[in-house]
Amino acid sequence: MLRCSYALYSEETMRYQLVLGNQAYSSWSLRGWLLLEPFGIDFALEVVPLYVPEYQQFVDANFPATTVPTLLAFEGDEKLTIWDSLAIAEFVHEHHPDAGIWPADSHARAAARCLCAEMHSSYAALRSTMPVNVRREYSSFKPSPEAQADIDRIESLWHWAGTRWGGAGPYLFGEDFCAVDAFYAPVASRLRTYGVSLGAESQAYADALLAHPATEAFYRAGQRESWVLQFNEFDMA
Ligand SMILES: N[C@@H](CCC(=O)N[C@@H](CS)C(=O)NCC(=O)O)C(=O)O
Repeated sequence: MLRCSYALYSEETMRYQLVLGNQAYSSWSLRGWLLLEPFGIDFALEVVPLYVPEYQQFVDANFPATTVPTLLAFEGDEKLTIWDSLAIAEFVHEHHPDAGIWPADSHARAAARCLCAEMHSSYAALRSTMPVNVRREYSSFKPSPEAQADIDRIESLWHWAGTRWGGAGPYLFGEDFCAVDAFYAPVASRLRTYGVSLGAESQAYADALLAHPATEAFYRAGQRESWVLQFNEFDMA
């Protein structure tokens, strides 16, 4: 019987290039960064500003990618383009099964995948009305009822997973940062930017996500950027 083995893929010959958008604004890019950087996986970083001609050059050179994050994986003469953050999580996990991208326990892993899938496909109101902006902190923002419903659902999921698998934390599945934390870190960033008050447990988790050294490094890079996207900047206190 022919069995597929992870050993078929040699980590030593694989090289990665991670392409991100503006670190000041791109929530999905923060996710991509947090799927590699905290796990000690080597990669070259390329930041391409969104919505300018350089971005189109990136798209033209990397079909079928149209969005960031995009992970380019090079092995020998082959280049694989992975243009979706869920697929990036799975690909990196397959090639680095001991890195801890997903929780080790099978039930915890299934729950973590559900949480990531829900983050991936939901929360339209939160995303559209509270865009990421690592350079701003507003004090007078009030979420719409729809965005508040998204926040309530997220807090209830954090409580459920944290109670069942989180132990003493600080992350959702315990002391180790995993893919689910990478997926929810941009939510923590939005909540901080818009001054949303959370329950104590959720706040502690959001704070831990923002205090992770890889998140802090992403923030610092975003704060240094000079590109400005006006539609992500609100004129309020
Ligand atoms: N399915 C993608 C979605 C990523 C996404 O929408 N990224 C935004 C940046 S935050 C983007 O690339 N937008 C560029 C565009 O739509 O042209 C993922 O999971 O990574």
